[in-house]
Amino acid sequence: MGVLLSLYLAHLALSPGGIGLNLGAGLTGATVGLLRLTFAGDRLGRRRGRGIVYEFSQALPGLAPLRKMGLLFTPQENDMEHVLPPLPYPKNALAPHMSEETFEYHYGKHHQAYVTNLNNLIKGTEFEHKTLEEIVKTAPAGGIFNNAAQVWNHTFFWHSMKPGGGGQPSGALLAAINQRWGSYDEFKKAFQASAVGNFGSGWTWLVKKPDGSVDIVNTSNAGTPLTTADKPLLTVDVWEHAYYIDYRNLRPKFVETFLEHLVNWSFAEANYAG
Ligand code: MN3
Repeated sequence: MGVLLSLYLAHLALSPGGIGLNLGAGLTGATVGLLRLTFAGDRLGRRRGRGIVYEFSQALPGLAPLRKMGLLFTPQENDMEHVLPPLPYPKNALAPHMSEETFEYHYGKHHQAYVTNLNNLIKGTEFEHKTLEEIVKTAPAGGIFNNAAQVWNHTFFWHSMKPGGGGQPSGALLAAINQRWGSYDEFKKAFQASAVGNFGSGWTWLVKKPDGSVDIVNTSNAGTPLTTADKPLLTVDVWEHAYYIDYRNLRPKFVETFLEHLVNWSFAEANYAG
């Protein structure tokens, strides 16, 4: 391998809550020094409200007192605490099709509970330092997988909708849909039928197959295409908690509204192209 010393800008993230900046030096893949500045409010997977933090990894025992004071911490201690990602729009932005009350429960309570459960379940396990995607892809069936996958699926679902959504996709994705179903209207019928027929709790997905074609896939419970060769393009949550406040038991009306008024085709197009 030899010695490869690299300086890199690992992470520069802007979010509504703040800014995070990580700088590090790597030695054959292992980080030997890390300078991190975290400004209060950075919500992208990091703890909040720490002010400015200087962080060095491992091997600097002289800095232990600072670490104890909370002024210094290692990525292993804190970086993998999962947090509820911010919504891509305000909680009332999809009303009347999806109410603020639905977001208060579905996002504020259900989605948050999966995050909290996940953090509790991974403590002291091999999954403690893994990213969310790594956990979803490697955890066996059970609580850790269920909660990690539900965190991921819900974030993907919020992005699968937008204010003023609906309409049709365009470009390469529309061509792939036409190739598979003949027309966008036929795709809508197939997606609606699949989502309505997805028995019990689960998710209905538009996915890109390894050969570039598209298909509709149903998963049950926390199931996600992330564990398969398919690439998710968009999803609709068909657990009852997704529609019971606004639509009661009427899943068909909810799915129809999702396609007519909420679906974010630009998100799906970007996923298809990526
Ligand atoms: Mn849900």
